[in-house]
Amino acid sequence: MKTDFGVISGQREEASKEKVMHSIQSLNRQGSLDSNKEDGGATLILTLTLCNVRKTEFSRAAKVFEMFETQIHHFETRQAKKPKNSADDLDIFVECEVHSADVNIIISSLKRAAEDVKTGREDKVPWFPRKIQDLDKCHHLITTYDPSLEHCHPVSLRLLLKHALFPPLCYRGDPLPRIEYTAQETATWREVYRKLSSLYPTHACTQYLDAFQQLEKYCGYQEDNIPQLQDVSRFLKERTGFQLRPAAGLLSAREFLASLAFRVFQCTQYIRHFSSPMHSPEPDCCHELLGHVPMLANKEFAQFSQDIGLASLGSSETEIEKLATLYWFTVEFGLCKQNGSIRAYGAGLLSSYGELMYALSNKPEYKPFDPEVTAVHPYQDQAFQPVYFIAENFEDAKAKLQNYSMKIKKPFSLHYDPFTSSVEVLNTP
Ligand code: HBI
Ligand code: NLE
Ligand code: FE
Repeated sequence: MKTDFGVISGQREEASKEKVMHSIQSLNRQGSLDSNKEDGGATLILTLTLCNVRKTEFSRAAKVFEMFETQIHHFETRQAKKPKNSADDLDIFVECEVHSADVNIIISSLKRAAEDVKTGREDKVPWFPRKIQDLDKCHHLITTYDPSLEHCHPVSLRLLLKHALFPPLCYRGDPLPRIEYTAQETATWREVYRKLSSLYPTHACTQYLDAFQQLEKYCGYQEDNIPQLQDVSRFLKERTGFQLRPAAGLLSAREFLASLAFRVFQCTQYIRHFSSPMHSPEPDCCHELLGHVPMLANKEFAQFSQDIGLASLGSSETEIEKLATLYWFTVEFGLCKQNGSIRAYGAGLLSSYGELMYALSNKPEYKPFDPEVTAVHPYQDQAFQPVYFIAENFEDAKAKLQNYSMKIKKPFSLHYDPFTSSVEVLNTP
């Protein structure tokens, strides 16, 4: 693979996932600092109490502070008042200064190390992007490529590495990078493309089939060519106003959903490992290009996606979790009724030969799409789903979602202005 930095040599190809993660993390951090500098480097003094941190997990919490270049003013550990796991549990009190755009991600990262994270600003509305340019600050990765994870899935390390080397991309009209994929990467794409396109006529919804045909005609969708994000983004912009942005991996749900509010879809560019072409638990370009893109070319579906995004802006952690679950069972794994049969519209299904067959095989459990129920249903992100939700049609799903979103309590209301790609925030007394 050729990159803007020259050909990555064989030696670097073998770089461990750990090293790649490290580069990505530094990139993440660098990106957030840069973007903060531009708006005057707003920082925030935060008081945090982490409860029941096992001594063995202490370094994970410490790493979070290190990664986000937190300025610590006070740090104190005590034996936990109410130990959860063992007598070794600690309560940690921290007073620190952080960049305001990093607050959400710091808290959710710390939650993975501690039983309970309390902040001194529970009542405040979490930071959220107000204009499309603010998405430059929404690039924090969930560390799915953590080599210690048991289910860590192989992806093309070379492309992951390229991502790690990217300077943080900015919104300001920078062209999306074009990738020169290797013969092996294209071979993986060919296998995925061939198998899936044979299933689409009988398994995919008509909206998908229509868009797929257009993409083959206008956007270089064919088995021997991995389409370039630049071309696909231009195509989508013309159809529904959606545009793509390269993402280095799985982003936090809050930031990923926030992008949708501005009709921006964050896309990975690397491809799954050739050893498992039929299913990948994590997004890769097969998933984005074959799963998401065709659906985003549909007006109604684009609106549905943006609505989930708008609902997420400024929502509490609990609400974000519910919206992410709704997103999961619709945009990722949704089924819908069509002329008396059931078809797939979820991207996670449309990019996985294995799961697409399974989902429509009558083996799994099926439930009607109902936001109140769907939003709290447990989901599976490492294997096939145990249950799929069926929507009557997109119009109905959109109406149900809007009804659900109206009930989310926020001290303001939002209006999206498509002319400026920004949200107007109206305070509600
Ligand atoms: N990040 N890059 C990327 N791609 C996704 O599809 C994605 C994500 N982060 C979260 C996510 N999807 C969802 O599963 C929900 O958590 C919103
Ligand atoms: N399972 C999907 C695939 O194999 O393409 C990816 C799902 C990403 C959430
Ligand atoms: Fe996805």
